Amino acid sequence: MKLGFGLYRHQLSKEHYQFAKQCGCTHIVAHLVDYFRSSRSNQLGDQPVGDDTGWGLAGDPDKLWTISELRALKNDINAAGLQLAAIENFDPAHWHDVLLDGPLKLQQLENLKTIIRNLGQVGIPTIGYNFSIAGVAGRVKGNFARGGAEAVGMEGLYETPMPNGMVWNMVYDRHATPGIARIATHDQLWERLREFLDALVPVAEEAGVTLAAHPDDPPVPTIRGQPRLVYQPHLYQRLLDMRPSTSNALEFCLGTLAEMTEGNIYDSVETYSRQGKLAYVHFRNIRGKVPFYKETFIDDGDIDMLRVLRILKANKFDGVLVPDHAPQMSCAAPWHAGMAYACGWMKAALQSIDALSQ
Ligand SMILES: [Mn+2]
Repeated sequence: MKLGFGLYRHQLSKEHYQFAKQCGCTHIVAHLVDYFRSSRSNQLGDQPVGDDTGWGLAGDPDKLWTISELRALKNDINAAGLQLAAIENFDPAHWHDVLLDGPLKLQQLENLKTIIRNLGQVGIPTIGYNFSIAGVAGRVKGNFARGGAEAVGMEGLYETPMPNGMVWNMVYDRHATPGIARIATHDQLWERLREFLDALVPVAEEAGVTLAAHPDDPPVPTIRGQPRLVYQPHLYQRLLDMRPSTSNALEFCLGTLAEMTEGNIYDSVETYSRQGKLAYVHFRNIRGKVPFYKETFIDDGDIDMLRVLRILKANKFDGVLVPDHAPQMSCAAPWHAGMAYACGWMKAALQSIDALSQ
């Protein structure tokens, strides 16, 4: 197994690549969507949480990620002695009507095909995505983690209606007619996913790219009144079975899976790693279940992370683990300290697992 960092768009810099390398990482997962653009509440040094107005403004609908910018990103990461494992997330500006079943859907499916082909051209093996209408919304921040470290969690359901012009917790149309976005049903959402997979999986296969699905975070049946897709462990299987392919795989988020009310995390890890369906892993720990859970330090939550690593090893998972989110630590560099702590723990854990099996 390999260690990586997920870096937000504003962190895609030589300094952050060096920091990752210094922490023992070999890989980077890069976010190209700028979650923090024109945000009124997100802090640059932390994961985006946002408020009722979402995270921020989506990108430029007419600017798809080009081969040259993807190549430059990969070259910069390689120059720091690291590999680019994946791009994480599509920009709502490029696919809002795929999620919302809007009038631009067919054009936007073509957008996504172009992006996947561009990734393939450059040799970026994976694109993580989150097929979600309301997105990662409804979480709060507090001094929830050990020693009063600031972390993210959920303290009850979040059903404030989602306004027009918003999807995936970002604003894609600032000039949308005021009002509430049309509410979808769960069946409609699964049909939208089917269309997405049918259109993109063949293109991904040809391009040598893997589509990796993140579960819904937080995993509750609805957020802002909108249905969620993968909010119980067995629903991941439904997604895989909808379009079986080596290019249809999972961005396997341990924290989100452990937040779910059904199943248990070790069965989930066993079920999906045995099938070889883990493109990469968000290695994060939590305490509690939706709608009341908190993110924790890696060694301080409900999940026995060593047990998870043993299952992954037994099923020959050889991909990348990234810390996902970490609590903010009380010092001059709260994000860096949180990530370095998680990564150091992970590196030691991997070494101990390897030592035990020799
Ligand atoms: Mn995650």
